[in-house]
Amino acid sequence: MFFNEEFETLPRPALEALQLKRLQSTLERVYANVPFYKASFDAAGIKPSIVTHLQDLQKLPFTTKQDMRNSYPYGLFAAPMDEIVRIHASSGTTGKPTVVGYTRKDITTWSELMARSFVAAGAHKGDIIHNAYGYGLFTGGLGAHYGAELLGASVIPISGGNTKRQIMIMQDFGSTVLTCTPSYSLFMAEESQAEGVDFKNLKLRVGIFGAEPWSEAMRTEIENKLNLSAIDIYGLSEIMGPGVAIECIEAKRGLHIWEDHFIPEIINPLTGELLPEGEKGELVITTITKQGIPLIRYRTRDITSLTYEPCVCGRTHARIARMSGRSDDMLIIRGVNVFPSQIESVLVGIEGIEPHYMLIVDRLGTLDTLTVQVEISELLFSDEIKVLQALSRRVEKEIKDMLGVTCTAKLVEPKTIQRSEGKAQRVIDNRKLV
Ligand code: DLL
Repeated sequence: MFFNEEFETLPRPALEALQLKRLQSTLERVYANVPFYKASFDAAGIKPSIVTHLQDLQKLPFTTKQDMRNSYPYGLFAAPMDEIVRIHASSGTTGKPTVVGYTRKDITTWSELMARSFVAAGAHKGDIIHNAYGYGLFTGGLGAHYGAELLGASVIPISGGNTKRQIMIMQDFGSTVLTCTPSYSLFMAEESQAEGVDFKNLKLRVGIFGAEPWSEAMRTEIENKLNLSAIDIYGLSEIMGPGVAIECIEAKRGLHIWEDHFIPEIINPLTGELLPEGEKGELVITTITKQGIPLIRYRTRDITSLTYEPCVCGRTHARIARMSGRSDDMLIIRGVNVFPSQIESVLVGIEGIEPHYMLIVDRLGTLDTLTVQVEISELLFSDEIKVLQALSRRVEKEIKDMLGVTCTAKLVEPKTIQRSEGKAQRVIDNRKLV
């Protein structure tokens, strides 16, 4: 089953011809409208017209999250603000988020790609889609919502949280498709036991899970506990949001990336060199239809590989493997993207503590926990317990306020956190995904 059969099954020569045409017009657009791209192409001595084959893409410079940060908030937009109808944002490497803008056409495209993704996952018109991705600046909630509506399904915009109510609604409303992070789905399973609800008695058939790394072992666990078919969906706000790539229910082997809108490449994250098909490296994506904020060779930092082998489902679009990590230090804790540097910038602003810290991430049952160990300064060390407790609460509150993630602060004695002579190790991630 397809949502847009013609485009999802375009023979590769036609698909590649379309990509080239769309790439060329995107390059013209960014060169004319985005000072950053004009400057970066000029610095590399490149004019958009040098791209006459898809392979020429390699000649263009990369775009990074840092470039987006430097242009905060709207500097990379290629459309005037009066054409931007939606703004989303996600965590950046410091306190400021990465901001993206969508024109009306971008929203139409995104909705179509999400609708295609739903169909690839085995959903259809008539389904009741229980959308527990967060609604807000995060792209998950609204991205899935618009796709579900375009598909013609009935979408329940439940967003995240209040798990007991979620379970009651899934049961009473007869939800057939669940969309949320994989870890939240397992938490729901746990809570349902406490509530005396058995997922075997629910109508759920398909779960569409993403926004954070998970594993084949987790898929098996989710499928057993929730009694549904679990599908991996990938996306990132910089490129669009959810629906950049998705597994098809027929094969569940690799995620089809919608190549009539995105051109994927895999590079060696250290050298930037292009890697051959099948080799693992960093995924780089060029958007070829976006108007609001087109990105050329955007370094996602996600590690995967790419295959062009034909798929049993009939889609001709390449597949990326399940994400196997990141080439930077971003953590995803309960669906929130967190960079150690963001925590550091909160800590340095608090008097009485030193910028020596360690982040310990665990998975307690099905939920992630974050402990921030931080040294207190010599001056405070001998102080009263009350003062120290107040300081811990302050660290927890400021991290929650800035990053939106709940943590436990543990103050430790001065000079007890290991100093490093090279790259500081600031994260201990005890979550076992495989
Ligand atoms: O997480 C968009 C999304 C929403 C995707 C709902 C899927 C479902 P960001 O908050 O910008 O956007 O985070 C993007 O999350 O670069 C990956 O590191 C990670 N990520 C997203 N999907 C997957 C996945 C949304 N299926 C970042 N597997 C990306 C592993 C994923 N990591």
